[in-house]
Amino acid sequence: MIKKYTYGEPLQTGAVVDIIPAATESIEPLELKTEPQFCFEYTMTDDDIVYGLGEANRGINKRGYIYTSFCTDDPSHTEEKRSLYGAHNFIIVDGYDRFGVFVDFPGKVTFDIGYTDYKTLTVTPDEQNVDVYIITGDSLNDIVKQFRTLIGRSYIAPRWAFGFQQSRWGYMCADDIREVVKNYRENGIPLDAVNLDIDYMEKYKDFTVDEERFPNFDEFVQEMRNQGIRLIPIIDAGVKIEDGYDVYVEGVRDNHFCKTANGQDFTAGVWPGRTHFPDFLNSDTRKWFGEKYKFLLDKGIEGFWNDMNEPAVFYSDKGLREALQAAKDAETQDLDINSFFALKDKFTGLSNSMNDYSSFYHNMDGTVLRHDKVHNLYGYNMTKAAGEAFKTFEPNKRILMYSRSSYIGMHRYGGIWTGDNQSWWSHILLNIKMMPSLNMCGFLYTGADLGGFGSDCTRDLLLRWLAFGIFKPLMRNHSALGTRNQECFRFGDTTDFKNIISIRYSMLPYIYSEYMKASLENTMLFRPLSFDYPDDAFAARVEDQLMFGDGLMITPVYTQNAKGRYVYLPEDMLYIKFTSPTQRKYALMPKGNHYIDVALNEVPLFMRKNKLLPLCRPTDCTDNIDDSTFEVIAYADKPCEYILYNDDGFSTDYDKPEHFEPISIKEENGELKVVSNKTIVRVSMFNLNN
Ligand code: MIG
Repeated sequence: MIKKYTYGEPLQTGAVVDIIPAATESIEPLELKTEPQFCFEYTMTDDDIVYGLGEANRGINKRGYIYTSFCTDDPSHTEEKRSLYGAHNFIIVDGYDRFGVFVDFPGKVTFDIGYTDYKTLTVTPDEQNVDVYIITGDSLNDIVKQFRTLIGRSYIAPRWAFGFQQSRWGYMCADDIREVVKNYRENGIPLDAVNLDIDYMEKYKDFTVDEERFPNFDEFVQEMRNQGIRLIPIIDAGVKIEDGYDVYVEGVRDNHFCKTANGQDFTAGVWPGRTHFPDFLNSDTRKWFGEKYKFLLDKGIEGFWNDMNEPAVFYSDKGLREALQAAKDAETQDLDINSFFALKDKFTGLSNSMNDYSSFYHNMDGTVLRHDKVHNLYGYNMTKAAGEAFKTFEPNKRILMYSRSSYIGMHRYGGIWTGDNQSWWSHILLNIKMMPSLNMCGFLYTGADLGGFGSDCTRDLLLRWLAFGIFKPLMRNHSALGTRNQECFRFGDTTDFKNIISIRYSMLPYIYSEYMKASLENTMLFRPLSFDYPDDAFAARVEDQLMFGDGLMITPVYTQNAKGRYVYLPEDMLYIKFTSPTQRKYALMPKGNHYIDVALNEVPLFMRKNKLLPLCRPTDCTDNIDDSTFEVIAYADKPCEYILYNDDGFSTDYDKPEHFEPISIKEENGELKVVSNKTIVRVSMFNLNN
């Protein structure tokens, strides 16, 4: 059951699609407080667990820390950070009571989850104009499903976007990209897409292509397409100020940019130098900006990533002026500890400052709003602009879109990647823990930069990260300019990389099916163990294993030099260890704690009873997948069934019943047999009596 509580006059953010009347009683089991400030409180028992917050730091269980929903461009995701790029205000408290809380508020919200006082959960929106939803249900999965129904169906990516993507900031010209693709193809490492980072643009101007470095772009797109590669260009939020640049000229002329208090276009420095920010909260501006994507669609582009849309601000004119003045003044001073650091802070504090965020304004279809108060809606509406435009240009075709910044509601228009992580082992674990939280909040097409964005990657780190990454819908290797090259062919012998990524391609029909069902049925692709084993107290303690899709459990290795890891099995399971799509070892393992050996080139996977996994022949790109012929691994001692989702991978007729095709295990003459209208070339059947 969902109850909505309205305080003051909340701004309509568009996060929810079901408009329900507000309840009049008090907001149980939370308690509304007005002193010392407006907030909601709940007293937790020692064993209560708090799930959620989507793209947030720390554990699956969010207990014991404080998080601030305020979309932030911060490339150092160390443990103390309270904000990352997204603002996903949904939590579930599970223990003495079980309920979900969604705070629909466009500005800053603080979730103190037992940080100030271990027993107390305090949710504090910055203002008293807010809608709060309380969701109760039979189970954790049920609460999520109700919430996801409330916020509407998640964005659905084309099937090719489930192929492997290679990206790097620093591919300076078409030849750099040709070289990358050549290396992948020559080494037989599957690949479906290459991202174009800011270097493809002319002087970092959105919707331009640098003609010297990327000559005959249309032909280049086609040339790549012929090799089974799609290019995915980046689009940034800031529009460069430059005479004669059409996006700038039109934006000024038609009032599409955010304004200062005295009505001038707000100026901020980002990649291209000084820029203006389109006012994505305005529907005319969304329409105008959205139409610009057509420039690239017309060149054969089928996917994009939206960046810097928190929005990231390096400096504002005013901030820079003040800092430079402070530096001049300092010339004649004898700087001591306080004045020296104050001066330094003037510069380090220039980026993403609250002073700047509170100095420009939106015009949300007639309502003027100060940016800091609606900050979390910016990236969301940039992506909405694109999503709405794609629907008009390509009503029957899925266009790939993923954004850096987001708010719940944006999940209907695009996926997200989780921003600038690092080549750190701890970031594999952070990535594992984040996936179920993201799924709770509606973000299904999502993933982290594999190998890590910042810092230097090593061979073992990349292999381990890939062995987890092969399960993520968005599977992309991306790295920052200046870091060690980390494409899969940069670390000597490529066989292990080829094998691990080929495992992904052989599981692709399964992964795609599970993704589609999760989108269409408002369920989670990645779940904490406790969601599927609510009565198992130990399962709730496990933070480094995830239930995946229908009947699988994944247990990635995320520690350097580890030869394996401990795993917890909440019931008897079939252990499948892959070295390649066809080289596999099996073991039947009983419920409980175990240590498993996992070499650098192996992928561990566990299967529940009476489940099956269809595998296809691996290919070099998704275009070549043969989805008529499968091998089946089954762990069954009675009839059961797997529902394969099978469509053309790009049309939008998602719900057609013929897309759902069962592969069944039926009993015939006392024997279990696989029955399907697919060609099943081999069955590896295991059951407890074996
Ligand atoms: O931080 O376009 O998160 O993926 O490579 C610099 C350059 C701006 C931030 C993105 C990152 C991208 C980079 N961008």
